[in-house]
Amino acid sequence: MPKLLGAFGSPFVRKAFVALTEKGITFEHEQVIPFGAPASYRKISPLGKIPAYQDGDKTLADSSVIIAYLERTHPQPALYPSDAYDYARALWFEEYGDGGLAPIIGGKIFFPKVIAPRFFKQEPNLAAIQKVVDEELPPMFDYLEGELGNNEYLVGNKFSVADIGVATQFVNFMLAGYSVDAKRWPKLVAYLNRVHSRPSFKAAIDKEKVAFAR
Ligand SMILES: N[C@@H](CCC(=O)N[C@@H](CS)C(=O)NCC(=O)O)C(=O)O
Repeated sequence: MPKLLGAFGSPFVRKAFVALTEKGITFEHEQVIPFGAPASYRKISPLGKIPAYQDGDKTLADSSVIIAYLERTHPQPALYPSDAYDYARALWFEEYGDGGLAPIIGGKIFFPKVIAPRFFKQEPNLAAIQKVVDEELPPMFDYLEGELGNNEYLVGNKFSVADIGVATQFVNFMLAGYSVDAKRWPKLVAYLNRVHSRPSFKAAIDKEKVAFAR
């Protein structure tokens, strides 16, 4: 059986988990924590990051790479649009999540508020985190609100890797104890509720809420 390696709490592990679940692939999930992972893990993930994926004797690292592979091995349901421009736009939103939202929500909010106290015994600077929430995120939320318009999903009005890449970051925002203001960003909030209530996301979120409640 294929195996996903990487701990819940990581938005990137969640991306791969959601894609595997959306595609109906049966897989094992091994909770590897990247900090202090055994040297052998680097054979599968040379940068030492999570997630990694094992499919028989084939191994892969990086959530985007894993999802691209799954699309080829299990084309249905498709997670990438077929139209060329929509395909590129979906990759763009995946990157907007990975390279735009993650360094802020993951790096400046979730990590200091949730991970550092748990694993590194470091107290969070709550005022500094609140400043990030108040100043750095609103322009990003404005952008997503505008891109959504009246559509249910970000690209081609169909669930795709774009939605996986963006919505996963907001799970970390929620796990850190924050929520998006529905009065200011109603479309974004409705969209996040829609995506997060899909069985694939819900399966991850339900387990993560329990893991991070402790
Ligand atoms: N581009 C990678 C990013 C993965 C990533 O940064 N994972 C973090 C956890 S959220 C990690 O493993 N950090 C440990 C490290 O950088 O050593 C992907 O999409 O999988």
